[in-house]
Amino acid sequence: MNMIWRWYGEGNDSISLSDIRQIPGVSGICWSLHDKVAGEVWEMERIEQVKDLCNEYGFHAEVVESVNVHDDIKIGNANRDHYIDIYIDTIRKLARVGVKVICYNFMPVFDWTRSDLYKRTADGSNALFYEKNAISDDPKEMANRILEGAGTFTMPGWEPERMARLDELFKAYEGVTEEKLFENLKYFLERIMPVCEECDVKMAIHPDDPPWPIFGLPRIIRSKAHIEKFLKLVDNPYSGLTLCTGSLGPNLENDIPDIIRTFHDRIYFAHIRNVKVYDNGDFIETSHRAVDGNVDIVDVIKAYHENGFSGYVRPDHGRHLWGEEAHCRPGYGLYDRALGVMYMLGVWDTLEHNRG
Ligand code: DNO
Repeated sequence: MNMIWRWYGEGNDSISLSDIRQIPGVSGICWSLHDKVAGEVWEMERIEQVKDLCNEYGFHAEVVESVNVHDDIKIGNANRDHYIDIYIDTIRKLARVGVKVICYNFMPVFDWTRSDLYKRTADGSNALFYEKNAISDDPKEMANRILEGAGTFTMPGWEPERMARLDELFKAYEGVTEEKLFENLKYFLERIMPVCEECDVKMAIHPDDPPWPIFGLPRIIRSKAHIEKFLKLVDNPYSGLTLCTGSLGPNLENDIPDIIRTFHDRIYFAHIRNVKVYDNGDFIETSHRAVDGNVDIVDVIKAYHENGFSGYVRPDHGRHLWGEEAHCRPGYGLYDRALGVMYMLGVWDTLEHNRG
């Protein structure tokens, strides 16, 4: 297991690379050019700058999260080949600095969705919360709430430029059913796979968060059956998964350790975190500890361990602790994620030790 940390870049994160260096066991940085909107060209010089900076602090920079996919590709518009060409150009450039895995998602319009970015919990910390009834019929209200909560930070998948065009975007997605979205994903993957093979870069799709359709938009990576369908769609080892326990977790029918045991050889990147699901279907993000939520994180790590997982892992969202919500990004503070790293390594090291 290759432990990495998501860092949003100089000036766009409350945590510095020197802070991250003090967390035991973190060997690499998972990064992106967060000012780029989907479909924009990534300049080689900018890519090299981030890679050099990470290396300066002793980290590798082998994982990018995300290179976002332009809506025209997801919708299947005539213009999609233009944006696929730009995507291919980015894959080639990233390969030149040693990137091995690109995380992406195929969610229409919105990336992850929550109703509250700073829900106060009983112990005084606060966390990302999803209240079903608060997800109104009005996606604009949702977008405003997320952007306000984020303050001056960039929110991947919630770019103000795109949010300003929501009506247009929703119109463009009319007629894009679950089947159509799968077809468009297949088209995209078939075009990029030869380049991924040539450059030895693996594509790792991120599941939909939450794992159900929202605002009438289809979502296609949200259960074992959907993942199986996805992996068969383009059955190439360069097309695999970012297995996110916290995204699949809110649907209690998703048996995540079983999903890992079934698809481990196509998982290239593991996002690990826990969620607590209430009887009415609302959910809140908790500490990584197994007993704090509904995802059995110990069994998740066992499932990776017994299959000799050597891919990349990162702690996912954390609660905001000890007042850090005053200055950190929603879900990406320092303390709870660092505690998560130690919890995961604790379980992993114990399993290693017991193996003798
Ligand atoms: C949320 C993240 C997602 C993820 C994208 C991948 O914090 O896990 O935004 O980065 O869905 O493209």
